[in-house]
Formats: sequence, structure tokens, C-alpha cells
Amino acid sequence: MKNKTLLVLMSIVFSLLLVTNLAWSIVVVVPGDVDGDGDVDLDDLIIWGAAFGANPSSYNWDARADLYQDDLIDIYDAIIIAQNYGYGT
Ligand SMILES: [Ca+2]
Ligand SMILES: [Ca+2]
Repeated sequence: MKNKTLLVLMSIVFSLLLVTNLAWSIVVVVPGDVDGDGDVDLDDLIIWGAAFGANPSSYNWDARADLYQDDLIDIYDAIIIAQNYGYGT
């Protein structure tokens, strides 16, 4: 009985780890996917545009749009979107 409970608990933990890793992989595999919905389209470009010129202290800062990860939302982030535009649509 004790072993069965342990086995069930281990299965739950393993399943959670698997789901977490899959979710993380999706974010990593689609560069330019600002809103994290699995594609790179106009919605991503709109979020980038709303944050354009922002740094972390700006009112319109959106870390999701900082694809180049240099604490500035600029053309380099847009290039990543442009390079992958249409992916998954
Ligand atoms: Ca997207
Ligand atoms: Ca950036």
C-alpha cells in the first residue's frame, strides 16, 4: 500500500515536470512569438509596436517584446519577429 502511494505520487510529479518542460520548449522553439500562442503574426508585432522605444523603467515596457534581451524594445527585436513572421499561422 505504501509503495503504491509512493508510485502514484512519483507519477504525478513526473507528469507535472513533463508538462512544464513541454510548455517551456514551446516558448523557446518559436522565436518572435511575443504573446506565446505558438505563432508569429500581427498580434506579436502589435505588442512590439506598443512597447517600441521602451526600457524597463518606461510605462510601456513589456518584457515579452524584448526578444533580443538587451532591456530596450527596438528594431533588433523587430528583426527577430520579421525573420520568423508567418511561422505557425
Ligand atoms: Ca504569437
Ligand atoms: Ca531588445
